[in-house]
Amino acid sequence: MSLLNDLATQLASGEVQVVDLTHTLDPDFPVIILPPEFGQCARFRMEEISAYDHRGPAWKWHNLTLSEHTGTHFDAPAHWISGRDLPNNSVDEIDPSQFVGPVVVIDCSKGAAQDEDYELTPEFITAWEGEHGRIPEDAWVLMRTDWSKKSGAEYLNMREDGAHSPGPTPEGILFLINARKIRGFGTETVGTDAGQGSHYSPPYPAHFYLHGAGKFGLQCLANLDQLPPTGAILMAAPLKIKNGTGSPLRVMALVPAPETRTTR
Ligand code: 23J
Ligand code: MN
Repeated sequence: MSLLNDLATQLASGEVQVVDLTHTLDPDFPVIILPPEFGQCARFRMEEISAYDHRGPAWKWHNLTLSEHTGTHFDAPAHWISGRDLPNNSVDEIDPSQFVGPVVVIDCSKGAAQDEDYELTPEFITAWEGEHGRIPEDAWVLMRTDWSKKSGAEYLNMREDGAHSPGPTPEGILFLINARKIRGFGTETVGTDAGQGSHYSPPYPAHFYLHGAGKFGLQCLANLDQLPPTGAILMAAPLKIKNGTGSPLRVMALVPAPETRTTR
């Protein structure tokens, strides 16, 4: 197994680096707000059980309250009605081999800076491939928008007509699923869909088509500007919640140190 020995050596030397793509779980981090007729996601909460005091003289610990879809989190096929009857569709049933794999990053940050409703299209994806090569099968595809640099009200960007944030068009997500056979799709925003994604038919097309095809989602990612367009390995293992539809998690990428990167 010289491959893993080499990896260990390169991790130790810094030739391979670990990039954290996770936001801190914090009660102030925004959660998705759905139209008022629907049930709502709870924010993260932390309650002190003891802090080296009369409640526990030598120990400190907390009870947590959180939604499956709080903070940086994973979406399983069971999250959506289109994936309801698929086998192994909940986080506890997904084969762990799915939690480590190749990742490509499509940089949409210029478009998203100019248009808060910026959409990723098949045309933009094939233009990206012209520069970086074809998206490999069974890869994670991450949509970089630099949205993770926003905070407070700007992050959800709610207005009278709902949220305004970038995402894929239905054609864009269908292209990734059917023509590129991706493993999953991840974003820096609060959903894999655009803020205005409820207006499509079907509503929330990224959720509908990804999960109907047994694919996964990642949301509220950070630090995508620290990843190369190709050549990194993503590690994203959700909590093993029985029948869970998703889970907060630590998402990390193994990347070659910037000075060792070669362009295609
Ligand atoms: C429920 C309904 C709509 C959406 C979502 C959840 C999410 O974005 C989510 O966290 O999966 S769009
Ligand atoms: Mn989710």
